[in-house]
Amino acid sequence: MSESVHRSGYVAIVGAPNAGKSTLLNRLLGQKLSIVSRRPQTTRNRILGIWNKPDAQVLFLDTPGIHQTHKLLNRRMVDAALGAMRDVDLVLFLVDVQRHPRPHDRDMVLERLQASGLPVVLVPNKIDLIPKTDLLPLIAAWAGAGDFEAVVPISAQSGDGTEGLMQEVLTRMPEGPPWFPKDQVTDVTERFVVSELIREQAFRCLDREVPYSIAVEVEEFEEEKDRVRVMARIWVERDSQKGIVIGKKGSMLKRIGTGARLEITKLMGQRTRLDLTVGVDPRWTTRRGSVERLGMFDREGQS
Ligand SMILES: Nc1nc2c(ncn2[C@@H]2O[C@H](COP(=O)(O)OP(=O)(O)OP(=O)(O)O)[C@@H](O)[C@H]2O)c(=O)[nH]1
Ligand SMILES: [Mg+2]
Repeated sequence: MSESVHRSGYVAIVGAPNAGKSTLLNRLLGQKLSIVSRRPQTTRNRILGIWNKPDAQVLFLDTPGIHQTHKLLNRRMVDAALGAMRDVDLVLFLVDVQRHPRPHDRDMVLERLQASGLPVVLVPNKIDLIPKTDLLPLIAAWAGAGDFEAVVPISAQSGDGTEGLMQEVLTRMPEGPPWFPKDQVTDVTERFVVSELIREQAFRCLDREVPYSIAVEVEEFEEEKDRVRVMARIWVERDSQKGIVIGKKGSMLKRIGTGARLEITKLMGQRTRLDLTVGVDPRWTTRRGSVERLGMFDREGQS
């Protein structure tokens, strides 16, 4: 009997805010685990996505965009991203190919990556947005900015290049056992994903600084016989923001709720009843306990 080799390993997806990291995670897994918006700083936590095949298990970590910041919530987001780079077998360094590499980028992400000594695959993303003739010099500029194991241009949105990327990842995974059951796709709870799907709609529907003042707390999450019942509170930092989130005669809250209900229904495969309320907590993004309760969850040591 021939013995087949099983490969397994951790792969961190890192990069600046808005590079398309969460879009890539969802694309690779073929399902929506991590929320996406056109605004930077959407992802606040490290999100594990488990890619399973009979002979391999790849543990992808989607991370918050690495950026310069002083605010406690944002500091914790960046810490989560940098922490995800510890003990991984490979890093996918995602860049928005529309942006030319600048010294600023070197400071924030690339220099840390190079100092880590980890193998890094450069992944120029959003190639669908650039004419082919402009693409090559941009990719070359990024490729010349650091030491990379490979360079794999992709469109996370259309899927162009992502199969080739998966092959590059697989060949770099060490031999090892599966670390999670083969039918598991993540380590976050459905309750957490539900709170994120509501926050995603808030990011999509609201303007300016309001999305960044928002946290979502699921207060009740019950799977009944033929439906899911969710009660959640959207937290903001100011009374004026509460007015904006509710909108004229409740129109904004209704819009957020309708979008979120559709997404939750897709996730759970069941009808959803969603009740949303809005609360004000002026210090939730700056006070440690609230940041931990509403913005981040501490999973150190769990991966
Ligand atoms: N055209 C195009 N848009 C993309 C592509 N990948 C991502 N996007 C868009 O870019 C925006 C940001 O995508 P996200 O996946 O949220 O980016 P992120 O890197 O996770 O961002 P943060 O969580 O804020 O760090 C969204 O509007 C995506 O739809 C791509 O390949 N092509
Ligand atoms: Mg993200």
